[in-house]
Amino acid sequence: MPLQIIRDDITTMQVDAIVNAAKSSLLGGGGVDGAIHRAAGPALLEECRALGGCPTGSAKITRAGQLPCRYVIHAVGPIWRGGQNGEEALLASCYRTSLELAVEYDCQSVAFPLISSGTYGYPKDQALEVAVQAIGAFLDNHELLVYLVIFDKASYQIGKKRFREIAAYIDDHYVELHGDFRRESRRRQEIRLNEEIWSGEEFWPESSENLESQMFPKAPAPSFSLADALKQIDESFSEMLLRKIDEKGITDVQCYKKANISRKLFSKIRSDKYYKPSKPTVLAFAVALELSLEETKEMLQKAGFALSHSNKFDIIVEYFISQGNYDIFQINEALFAFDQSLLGA
Ligand code: AR6
Repeated sequence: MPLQIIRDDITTMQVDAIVNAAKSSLLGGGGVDGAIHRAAGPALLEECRALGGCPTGSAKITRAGQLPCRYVIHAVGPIWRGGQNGEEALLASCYRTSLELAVEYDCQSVAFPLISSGTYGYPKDQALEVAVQAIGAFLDNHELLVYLVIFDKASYQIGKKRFREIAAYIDDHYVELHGDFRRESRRRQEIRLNEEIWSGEEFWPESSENLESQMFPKAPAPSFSLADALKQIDESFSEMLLRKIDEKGITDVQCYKKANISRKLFSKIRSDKYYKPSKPTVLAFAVALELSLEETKEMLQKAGFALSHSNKFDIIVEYFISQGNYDIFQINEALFAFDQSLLGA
């Protein structure tokens, strides 16, 4: 997954480069800056001294001392002054400049903290939004693995309004299905559907009619035969995916980028008609292709899955799809906020 949001301590990340939320003197400080300097040892400060500082919104690179990565990119985020002083553009520029440096130094993987969201006071939900958008825009044109490292749960918030809406949606749908009456009626519906499938005419040759009626109680007239069912599974998940890409008139690259899926995984799926994806991968493609809820269910079915109302992950994705919100990064932020695994590989 090209962009991953994880909860960790950035000083332990085994990536090519970690990004430091530095001050413009680049001479160390508190927060993540202090933690990085402590873990890297004095050699890092020596290198930083030679850089002669860095303007806000920009970044500079050094080696990493004793850290498990190869480089430290020192980015200087803006101090929050109410939001009307170019803070957003400066913060986005930090991410962009850092990523450009990473590419220039041949890095395949980079880890960022949530720049400016601590001492510099940038509201955390907005800092996260800027980070995700800026990294997402860069990944549209680059193949790179980027981690957004969130230190503690408290420092991570999606907008309160969005959080409340999703929580309410989960509540409604989760509770709804767990009411005894509804569960029972759904169970009956499922039994009925199974009976309809298995009573398909093509499945039972004329001569076996008597045997059939002895083995099974009389079923309603078939509306969905076994042959129909078999026709449906004829198209595999990967075939359906490629067909949908064509139908939507987008390119493969546009599709896997929007799904937050790596090129490597996409080529695997493309070249293997019977590729068995995970559920988050299928849903990531459904979101990228902006499928309706019905189409999403069909695509899941191709891979042997179904949307369930008994887990939060499914309900959250369903919430976004039913709202017509197909921004995978926003969906992943919400999933992360509710402690769920993320969409993508
Ligand atoms: N790993 C990942 N994230 C961390 C870690 C860690 N080990 N430690 C803290 N964070 P801040 P700023 C998170 O204050 O707001 C320094 O003194 C933290 O929870 O480190 O950009 C510099 O020298 C928060 O969400 O950076 C500057 O003077 C995020 O990192 C000034 O602070 C950023 O918090 C920069 O302020």
